[in-house]
Amino acid sequence: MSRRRLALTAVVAAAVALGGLSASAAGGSGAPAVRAAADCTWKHHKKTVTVRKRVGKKGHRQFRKVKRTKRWWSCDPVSTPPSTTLGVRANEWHLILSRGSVDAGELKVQLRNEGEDPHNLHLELAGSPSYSFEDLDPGQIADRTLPLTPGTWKLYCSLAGHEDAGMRASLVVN
Ligand SMILES: [Cu+2]
Repeated sequence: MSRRRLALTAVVAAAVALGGLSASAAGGSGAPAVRAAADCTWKHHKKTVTVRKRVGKKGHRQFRKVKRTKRWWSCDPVSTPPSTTLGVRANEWHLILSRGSVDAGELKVQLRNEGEDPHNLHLELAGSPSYSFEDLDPGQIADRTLPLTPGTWKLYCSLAGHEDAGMRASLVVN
């Protein structure tokens, strides 16, 4: 066996050993055993590729096209859209929020009076400026963009007796 032949054999042997290792580490069909600490979702990819395989003896080299299936995993970051809108429905006697928590910053708040009496909306958090919507007649809708700071905001209707009747809610701003 020539020196070159020997070296080639060693490379092939190493490749086989590596292949065996990675196959057992992948554990067949499941996601890779070693997961990244970051928030991401594992996705399996499969692609059919054409590779050129060398056939024939030296001096009579030929290439044959062979289809191979390439498989790999990728970890795609989980993207959560920011919560920058809030719908508030007012009726007798509730304030119904479209979501219980939002992200801090500019928040588009839409107040809808779905009741039969006038209603308004006040937003308060200790140590922060308060915001308010004017009285809306039944069926009216009003929009405001408010810079809300983190904390648990108190939302209520300030018309006499309305808050005590149930027109209040909490909004967590993260
Ligand atoms: Cu009210």
